[in-house]
Amino acid sequence: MHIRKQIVLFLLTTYPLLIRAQSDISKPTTAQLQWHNMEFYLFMHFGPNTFTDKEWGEGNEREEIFNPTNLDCEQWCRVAKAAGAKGIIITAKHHDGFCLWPSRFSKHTVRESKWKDGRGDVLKELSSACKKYGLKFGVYISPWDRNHPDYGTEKYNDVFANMMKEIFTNYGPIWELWWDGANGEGLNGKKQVYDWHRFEQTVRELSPNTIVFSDIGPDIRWCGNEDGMAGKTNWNTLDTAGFTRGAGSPPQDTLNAGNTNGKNWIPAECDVSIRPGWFYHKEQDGKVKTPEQLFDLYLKSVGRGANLLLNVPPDRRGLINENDSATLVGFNDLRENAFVKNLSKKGRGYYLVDMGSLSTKKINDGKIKTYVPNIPYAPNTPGFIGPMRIQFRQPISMNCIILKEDIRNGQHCGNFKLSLMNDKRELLKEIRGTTIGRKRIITFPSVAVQIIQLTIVENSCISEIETYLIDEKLIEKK
Ligand code: FUL
Repeated sequence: MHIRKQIVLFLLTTYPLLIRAQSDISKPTTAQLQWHNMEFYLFMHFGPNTFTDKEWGEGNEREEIFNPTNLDCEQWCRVAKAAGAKGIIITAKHHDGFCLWPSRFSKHTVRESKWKDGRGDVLKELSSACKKYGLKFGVYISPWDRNHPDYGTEKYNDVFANMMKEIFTNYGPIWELWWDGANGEGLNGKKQVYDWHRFEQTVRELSPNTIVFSDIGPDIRWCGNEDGMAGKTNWNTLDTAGFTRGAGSPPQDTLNAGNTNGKNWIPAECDVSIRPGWFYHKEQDGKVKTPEQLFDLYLKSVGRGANLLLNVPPDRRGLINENDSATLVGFNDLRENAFVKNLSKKGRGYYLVDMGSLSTKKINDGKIKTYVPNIPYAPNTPGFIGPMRIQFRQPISMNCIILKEDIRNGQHCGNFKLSLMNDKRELLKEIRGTTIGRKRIITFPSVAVQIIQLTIVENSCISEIETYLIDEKLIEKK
């Protein structure tokens, strides 16, 4: 058969399949794509537990114990900015049921406390401070409520929906909403049957762009642990059919890795505390994670295509403790210094090698010395299997490579190989991995490399290959 005919036949038979495969694949919404780019933000656990030194309040704590002496949400924002965090999520209501805003649907709120003679409102202060400092504002609201007298009855579903209405109406825009999966009995020993469908609808109607977190989404999922670590294999997709929030959620290792070809785009968020506890306890002042430990968590969360939600609990003054802010500034410095100089820019550019025809396509023209970040590579190209190459003029010491996949059309790569070679194309080091996603940071003991070659088996859209020489002590710990 004539070669042209063969090509036409091939395209006619495979193209519809490829189109179907593309349209079946789950993709992020615009709001989810924006969420992916948030990368790192702070969690703040604050409430009666801050004053009782508990982690899970019983719900019967007296309101008057909530009395920060010097609450300053602008200080929280300044710390967040200095940490390079892009937003703050506050526990508006933890399991003890105490509301940090004067809710009309509870008698266990800041209004009943001594703080500011009952006229204070933490959500109001924090939402306006976030606006002033250009930070996104998010809210954690625990479905489990150990105080509310209606908990365990249908009426509590009204209460919970009404509380969300209050929050969305009075303190918006709410960028992220956090539904905790921890669940147990209420004060009256009853268990609640939650009307999740109604809660989801309430949020979507009031604020369609709010990103909703829970074990199983709808928008983002729990990463399956509270240590801040996504799986090395981390699919942004998850199958949720047959699962519920809380005890009925998918196994923790499934949440950690996602599902290959999962039906829904529900990427992982990694929550972890800067201290052993979620709430502030003075005796933990000496146990704040170091900047290096936070950097390692950054590699294990953002560096595996997830987002990092780092808890920094305000103390009894209502301020972020000095120890925490010092370590956050250190963490920010480590990130800035590590990723200031992308060595790929010294490379002669990418070469895409079509293994089908074995022809090499040089993406930059060789005259332009700068690195071309966006490879104009069409994911529908049949038969494309890489590799891509960056060639340097002389050996360059490196110990960190960042791969980025263009996830706008879904996540495709589940198997990659990095070959680091010298000028004679002799292999110095081979690194194999699975998923890439929005960002995959790979670190290794430094080596002088002249050619980096990335081989990917699936049809994937790689948007960037960055190269760095970071402080050797920051290489990812096992
Ligand atoms: C858990 C809760 O029980 C903890 O108190 C904390 O809020 C953590 C983020 O989620 O499920």
